[in-house]
Amino acid sequence: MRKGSCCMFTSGVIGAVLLIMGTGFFVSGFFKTLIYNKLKGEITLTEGSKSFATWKNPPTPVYMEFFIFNVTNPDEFLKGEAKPHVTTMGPYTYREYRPKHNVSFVHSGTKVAAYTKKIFVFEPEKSVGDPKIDLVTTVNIPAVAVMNRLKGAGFWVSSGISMYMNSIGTTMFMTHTVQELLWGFKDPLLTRLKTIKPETDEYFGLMLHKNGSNDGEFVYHTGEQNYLDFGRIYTWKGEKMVSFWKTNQSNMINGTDGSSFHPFLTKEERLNVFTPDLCRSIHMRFEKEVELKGIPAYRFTPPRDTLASGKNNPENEGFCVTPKKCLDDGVLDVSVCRKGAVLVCVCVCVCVCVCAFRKIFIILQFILHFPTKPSAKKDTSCAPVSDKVDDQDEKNDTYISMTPVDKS
Ligand SMILES: *[C@@H]1O[C@H](CO)[C@@H](O)[C@H](O)[C@H]1NC(C)=O
Ligand SMILES: *[C@@H]1O[C@H](CO)[C@@H](O)[C@H](O)[C@H]1NC(C)=O
Ligand SMILES: *[C@@H]1O[C@H](CO)[C@@H](O)[C@H](O)[C@H]1NC(C)=O
Ligand SMILES: *[C@@H]1O[C@H](CO)[C@@H](O)[C@H](O)[C@H]1NC(C)=O
Ligand SMILES: *[C@@H]1O[C@H](CO)[C@@H](O)[C@H](O)[C@H]1NC(C)=O
Ligand SMILES: CC(=O)N[C@H]1CO[C@H](CO)[C@@H](O)[C@@H]1O
Repeated sequence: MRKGSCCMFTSGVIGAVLLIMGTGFFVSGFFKTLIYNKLKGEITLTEGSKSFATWKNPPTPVYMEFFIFNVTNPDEFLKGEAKPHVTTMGPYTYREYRPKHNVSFVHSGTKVAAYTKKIFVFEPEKSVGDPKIDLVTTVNIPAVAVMNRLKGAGFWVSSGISMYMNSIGTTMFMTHTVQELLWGFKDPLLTRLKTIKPETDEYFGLMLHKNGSNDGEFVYHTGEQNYLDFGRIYTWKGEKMVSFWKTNQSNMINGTDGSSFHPFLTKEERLNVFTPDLCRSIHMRFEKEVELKGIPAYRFTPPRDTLASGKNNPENEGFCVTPKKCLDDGVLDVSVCRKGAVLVCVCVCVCVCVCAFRKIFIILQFILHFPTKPSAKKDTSCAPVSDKVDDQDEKNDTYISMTPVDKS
């Protein structure tokens, strides 16, 4: 009998606790709904909304950091005495401004079309060294590109250009300031080529013509119909998919352009971002909670598999442009979508390594067509023979931090 009443009492207490907890849930749920509804109205891309102004002219700084591989023993290497030895220079940090231009509402206000202008301004305090002064020795990309092209050219053209290259002392390596390498310099070989092929650009630079340029027209969902669609890309250059890669899955334009995400993000979500720099969509997953200037935020990072080679992740098979030559993890052959940009990109496979931090950040590196000896131990293209490979690997990743609205 006493046992029974004891049980009754316990279950009564549990019942009360459940009831209180239930009310608690109900109350907080109620307020959440209120806040949600209020914010959902606020967070759409409509003229006059608060988020529209921020979207149009994002105030949060975006930095692009360049690490450059400097070949320190070009002479020994050319003589065949040593493996190329590289040191990492940088970061050379540029703040990227991305104001939106020519904003117009389309599809009866449910979508918004815009161009994003990119402006890069050097940030000395966040950089190591001065790009105008620092000299870097790298593979002579224009020369390698031209030589690659000559494979298919006639004998007379080939020998003519080879002789010219010898006469102006073109070698496998070139030395330029970081500024020139990034933003462009006039290359004598390309100037010469221009006399034969007038459409050739005499200038070469990894970021040539990028300052002040845009990536073409984007059409975004305003999020008016569904807040989950806020900022999601509808079309890029008039297309719903890209056509650079081999499978429909790889060609999909997923998610936003990375400058904004829908409100009420959860930790379980897969954040998709399309970047024209990489010509593809990538995704990110929740990594950890962080605090940004006292405000709690979620940090999202791309998991290893998003940039894994098609050899290791079947989802990425479409990115192996030539089936026999699937590149390594973290390396993407963007020459497929950069044909118009630089003559060189057509021939040299310019690799983009997504290796860094704060932003989808690119190191363009040229080791791929490097005549490395097969004995080179760790020849994944993101890790050349360097004195400083692993330490920047884990610590400084691409990440995006976001403030979860429902945490406060
Ligand atoms: C890069 O390497 C070259 C030698 O190839 C050297 O002269 C130059 O000082 C190096 N640059 C830096 C910034 O270390
Ligand atoms: C933006 O609009 C202006 C005038 O309306 C036009 O001259 C300019 O070409 C447009 N910009 C782009 C990138 O289309
Ligand atoms: C890019 O252009 C802006 C002006 O349009 C200029 O202030 C800035 O210095 C340029 N950046 C580089 C790296 O040349
Ligand atoms: C890819 O998508 C297009 C239309 O979007 C479709 O016609 C085609 O069959 C698809 N290809 C594959 C392999 O699914
Ligand atoms: C785009 O999203 C779909 C499903 O949401 C996924 O299957 C596909 O792999 C994604 N594509 C890319 C390139 O991320
Ligand atoms: C190479 C580089 O940028 N390293 C940075 C990694 O991030 C830490 C802070 O988390 C910086 O102190 C390093 O300078």
